[in-house]
Amino acid sequence: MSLPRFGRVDQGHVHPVASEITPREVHDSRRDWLRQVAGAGLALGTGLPGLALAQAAAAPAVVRPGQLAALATVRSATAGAVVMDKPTAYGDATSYNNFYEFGTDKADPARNASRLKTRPWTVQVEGEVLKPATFDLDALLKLAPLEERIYRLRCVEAWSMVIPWVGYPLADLLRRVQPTGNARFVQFETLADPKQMPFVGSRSLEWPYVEGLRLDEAMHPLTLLALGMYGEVLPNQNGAPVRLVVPWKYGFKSAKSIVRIRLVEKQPATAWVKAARQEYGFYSNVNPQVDHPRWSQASERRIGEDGLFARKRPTLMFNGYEAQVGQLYAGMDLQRNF
Ligand SMILES: Nc1nc2c(c(=O)[nH]1)N[C@H]1C(S)=C(S)[C@@H](COP(=O)(O)O)O[C@H]1N2
Ligand SMILES: [Mo]
Repeated sequence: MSLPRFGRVDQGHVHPVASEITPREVHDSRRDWLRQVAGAGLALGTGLPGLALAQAAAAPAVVRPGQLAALATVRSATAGAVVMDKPTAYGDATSYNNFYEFGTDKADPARNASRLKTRPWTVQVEGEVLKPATFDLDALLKLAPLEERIYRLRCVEAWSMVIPWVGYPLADLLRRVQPTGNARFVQFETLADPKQMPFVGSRSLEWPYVEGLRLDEAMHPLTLLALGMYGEVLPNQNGAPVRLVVPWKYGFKSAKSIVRIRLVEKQPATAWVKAARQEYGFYSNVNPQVDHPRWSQASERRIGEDGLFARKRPTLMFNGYEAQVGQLYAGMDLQRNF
């Protein structure tokens, strides 16, 4: 695995340029998608956050891969969360995966997920909404300006990565369908097609893979609906064509390859709570003070980092997003509501 180079320093933050972290072959083969994205109205960073945001919706612009990075700073700063950690190498982020529909070994998804057909694809949004709708992939790509967001990803298994996602806040989609006053939670459902996903039907989990958030968590500006990463279309093993990213929660909350989003009144069932409710809770906020029954959550192993520090990197409260999301849990007992 070759390490990416990081040449650019912008506004005091080191961040990657998409063309520097992605192997050139990958870039070239996926340029079509970028072009499409540009046509769909990818926002452009101008260096003036407010202005860039205001212009984003009104003036779609053609974008070069490198410009995605400038954009990332603009929008991440807006959301109040700028990650200065070095992004994980593309090769690591796409070969060390959890996607149990394709097998339980970390190498299985990259091996097996090429069978997944990601076009045509639809996401059905239903339940407690005034305007239920089915969005196809093109509609999703055009629904809101795409942004790059560099987030930490902390798996409950105590390893972590830093991934530059491409997407927009889930709130943009939810506002379209107009949640009713009864909507208090959102459930996400992954495709479960044994013809494309060889381990759907295995007894590792109940299928389809379902996840859920409280409505205020789902509406939080950090909660991302991701269609790409590293400036490219999502690789199948990372949850193509569309997935959730909730950076302050353990990775399993971020459901991949989503086909259905349902707004509901009651706290929904979730795959890992169904599988082992003593070990995994509905909230699953990253918390170094609440250990998993079988291992400590106080530290983590950053994939791609060597040496002692790599294994003992301290885990941050809410994965480092406490300033942004802590208020969502004011007064809540986080030991009980793990
Ligand atoms: N449908 C589905 N989504 C899933 C999973 C899964 O097995 N199935 N694994 C989760 C877990 S445990 C993690 S850590 C992240 C990993 O995302 P990545 O492979 O893109 O890093 O995906 C999450 N989303
Ligand atoms: Mo995970």
